Amino acid sequence: MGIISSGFRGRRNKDQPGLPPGQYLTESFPVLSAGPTPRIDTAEWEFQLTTETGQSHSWSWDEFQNLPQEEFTVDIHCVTSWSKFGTRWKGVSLDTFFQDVDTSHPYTMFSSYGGYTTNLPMEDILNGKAWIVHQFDGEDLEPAHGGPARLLVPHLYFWKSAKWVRGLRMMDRNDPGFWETNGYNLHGDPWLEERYW
Ligand SMILES: Nc1nc2c(c(=O)[nH]1)N[C@H]1C(S)=C(S)[C@@H](COP(=O)(O)O)O[C@H]1N2
Ligand SMILES: [Mo]
Repeated sequence: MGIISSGFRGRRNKDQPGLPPGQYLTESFPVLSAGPTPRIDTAEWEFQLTTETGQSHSWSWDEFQNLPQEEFTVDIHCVTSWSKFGTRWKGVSLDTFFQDVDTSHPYTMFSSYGGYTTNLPMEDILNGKAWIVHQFDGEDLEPAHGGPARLLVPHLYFWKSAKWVRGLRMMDRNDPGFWETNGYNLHGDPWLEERYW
């Protein structure tokens, strides 16, 4: 399945659509991590989804690889003001992980190997808006960029795209994650410039 973001028309300048307010374009791919890069062996990797009843759904690396894979190209926007157009990814839609999950809670908290967390409403991760990705530009995702697998939520600022993702739990309230506790906006829409509190 291929998805080409409708905003992608090759090289553009600041006057063109696709660049949110206050952002500049970069061709490079900066690395931004709050701590050291964890090294996770795919033999031990697990993605776990925990619901409000305490029920856990988990996927091993092989199970993850055997889920329906999507390849897509999207623009990404970091709150520190860089945007990068036309990034190409491969991974599994969050819709796929939720297929057999029973939950009525409207919020989630994602967590990573290494301890990073970020909160996301269900409406921002379902219906083709978020993926667990393991390839960038046709190659296995580098550890510095979140490999072996990271969350990707391209329509929100990039801090929401948790690197080294390990799982999520359902929440009835929109509790803040790591950066949201440290001054970043609870939601993070780049088109509304939801940068800080
Ligand atoms: N686990 C984890 N995920 C994270 C971060 C982090 O420090 N730890 N930083 C976030 C921020 S602020 C940004 S801008 C992007 C940077 O991703 P990159 O290093 O691949 O550019 O990852 C996000 N995901
Ligand atoms: Mo960031």
